[in-house]
Amino acid sequence: MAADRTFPEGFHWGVATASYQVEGAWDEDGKGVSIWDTYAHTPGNIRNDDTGDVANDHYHRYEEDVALMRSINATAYRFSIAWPRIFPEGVGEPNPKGLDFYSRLVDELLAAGIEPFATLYHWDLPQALQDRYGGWLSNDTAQAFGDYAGFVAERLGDRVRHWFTINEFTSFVEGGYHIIEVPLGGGKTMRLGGAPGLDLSAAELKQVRHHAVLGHGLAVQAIRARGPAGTKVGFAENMAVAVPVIDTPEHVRAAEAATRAANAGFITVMLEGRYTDEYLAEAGGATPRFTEDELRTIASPLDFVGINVYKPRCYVEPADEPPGYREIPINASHPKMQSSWHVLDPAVMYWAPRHLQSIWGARSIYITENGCAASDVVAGDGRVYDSDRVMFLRAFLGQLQRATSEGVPVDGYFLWSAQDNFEWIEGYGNRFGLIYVDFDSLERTPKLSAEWFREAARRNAVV
Ligand code: PNW
Repeated sequence: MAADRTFPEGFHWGVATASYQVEGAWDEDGKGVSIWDTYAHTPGNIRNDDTGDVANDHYHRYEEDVALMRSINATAYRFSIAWPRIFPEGVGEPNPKGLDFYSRLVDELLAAGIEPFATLYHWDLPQALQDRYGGWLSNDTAQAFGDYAGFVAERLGDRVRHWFTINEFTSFVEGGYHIIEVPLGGGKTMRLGGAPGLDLSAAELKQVRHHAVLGHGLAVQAIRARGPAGTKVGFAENMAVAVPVIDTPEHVRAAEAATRAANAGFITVMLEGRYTDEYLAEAGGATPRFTEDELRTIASPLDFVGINVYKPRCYVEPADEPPGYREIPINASHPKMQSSWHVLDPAVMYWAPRHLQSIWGARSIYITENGCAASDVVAGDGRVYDSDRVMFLRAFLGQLQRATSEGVPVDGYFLWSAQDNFEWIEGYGNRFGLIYVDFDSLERTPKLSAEWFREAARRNAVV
């Protein structure tokens, strides 16, 4: 008999996008300017000086896009709300036309039988808050985020039951306020930046991290206070995952310790309510200013935990000396997907949720992003043969199914991305979609991987 390859009943098969990456309509219907508008409009920041001004024009084509999701049997859609559409100045007077766009999108999704999962912050901060407060360097931005989150939950909460506060703390904090050094294998690293394009000191960076998790906690409280009963909320973080070299209890313990340390500034404090001593001692002991009360807010109880899973942070083995583990360098020949940072190991999709359960006792987990870029082209026969993405999905979902079959509580999976879109620093060159987009005509073409997804979602199984 063939091994069971199915997921638990009710498992969500989702696709994901983010406002700046697909919407376009950057200055329509009263929308305010975001820090990504400013950053992409500054020559030299994005490959080919691409911008999200038009992107996929999803703002005007959302009906077609929802129909495409339905055609591939997606049962959930994770989209983000552009804060400056709702509050053009970040605070103050709301913009009814901005809210109306998301209201229409949500109605369209529900009519198609697709559950909306909304992210409140996927990095497009209102420029006004950057100018006035220095963005997340200030407590005021965290407070403003809480207010905005509560307002949106109040207005859309009758139809949106699941909320993610903030997407990838690590990426927008480390990339936007300093620089991220991503390990590539063979001792090489690559530097990733982003809006607002600052380079703060280590001490200031700790303060920015603190305000980001505080903003999350304030948003959780505001959503609970102002959303209808039963509203569910969590975060969506790019979890740093240490993969054990060997599956033995000693190696697994080492990997858990390394994972807890690597996430200290974000997941660890949000789920534990305190900064680890090691984290506070880092960077010469530069300590963020914080109160006990803020820590309680940061660790507000969640309904689920969302993680974006692309690649392992590192491999570890146990060590006798503190901290009890040793990082193994990634080999120079280690295989990668198309993005230069994308070290390939499907096992990370097993270990990431398993660590969440074993380290922090997570009871409901969503994979809020997973996917890869590929060099997709429309072939002479009109199809897009992304064989590498099919391989990637089968391998990663196989590892996820291994986790759920062992009882790891994963309730859904969101593929990044529903469509090719604006890929931050890389612009339109890096295609992550299940659906190919011609960025001149804006025509959409489902790829081979979309056919794979359609059948996997239909059978609720790895196919
Ligand atoms: C995520 N890394 O970013 C973001 O949430 C998406 O908006 C983005 O388009 C997608 O993944 C693909 O890049 C990441 O270096 C940025 O490992 C960096 C990394 C992973 C994800």
